[in-house]
Amino acid sequence: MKIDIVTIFPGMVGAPLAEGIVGRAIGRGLVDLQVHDLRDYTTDRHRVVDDMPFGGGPGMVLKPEPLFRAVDEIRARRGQPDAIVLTSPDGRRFTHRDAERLSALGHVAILCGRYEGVDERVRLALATEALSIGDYVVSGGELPALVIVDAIARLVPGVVGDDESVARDTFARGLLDFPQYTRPAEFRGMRVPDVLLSGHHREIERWRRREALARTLERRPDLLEQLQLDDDDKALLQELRRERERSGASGEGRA
Ligand code: JDQ
Repeated sequence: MKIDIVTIFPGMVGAPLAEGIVGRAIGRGLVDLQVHDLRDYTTDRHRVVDDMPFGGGPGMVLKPEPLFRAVDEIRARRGQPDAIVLTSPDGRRFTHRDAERLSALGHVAILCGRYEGVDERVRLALATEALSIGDYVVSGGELPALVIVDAIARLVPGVVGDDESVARDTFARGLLDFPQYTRPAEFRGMRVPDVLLSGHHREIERWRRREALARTLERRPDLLEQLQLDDDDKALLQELRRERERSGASGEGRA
C-alpha cells in the first residue's frame, strides 16, 4: 500500500515510522511510505507556508497553494490517491472501522495542518475526508497522522505476523482485552490468578471472556451496546451486573 504524508515537520513523522512494526513493513515492501516537506512546494524565496487569517484573529493559517501543489506532485509521481485525509480537531472521529476501510485502499495521502488550521479550500476541494483522533487538541496534524498511519499499516495483510492477534484486538472484537500476565507467578506479593496456571483451556477461555466483559462493563459500557452477544455472554453480563450492584460499583486500582 502507498502512503504519502505532507507536513512542515518531515522528521517528526519520518523517524517514528522508521521504527517498530511500521518500520519493518516499510523495509519488507508491504508499505510504500513517502514523507513530503510542505516547504518544498512553495515558490517564494522564504518558503512561506502560512499567512494571516482573513477577518482577523490570532495566529496563522496554512496557505492553500503549497498543499495543492504537493498533492499535484503526488498525483504525477505516485498516481491519484484513493483517499486524501486532512487531520483536524473538527474532523469526524477516527475509529478502527476507518482504519479497516483505509487499509483496504491502495493509496492514501495524509495532509498535516499546523498553526490555527488550514485554509478551508483545502478541506473543500482537496481532502476527501477530515479526521480527528479524539476530543483533545494537539499542536498540529503530525501526531494524528502517525496514529492513523500506524493503525492502518498494521491491518495491511502480512504486516502483523499473526493474523489472529489483529482479529482479536479490542476494537476489532468490540470488547476490552482480558488481563495479561507473564512470569513470575508471584511478584511483590501479587499472584497470577490460579486459573491461568491450571492448564484448563476451557476454564481459561471462560475466565478471559468474563474478565473482558467485566472490564468493558466497568470502563466502556458504551461498547456493549454495539455488540452482538451470544446467550453465554448475556448470562455472564447479568451475573456481573448483579455482582456490581451488590458490591457498590466503584472504580478499581490502588485507591
Ligand atoms: C491540526 C490547532 C485548531 C489548535 C493545527 C493543525 N484530534 C485532534 N486534535 N488536534 C488535532 C486533531 C489537530 C489536527 C491538525 C491541529 C490539531 N492544529 C492545532 C488547530 C485549534 C487549535
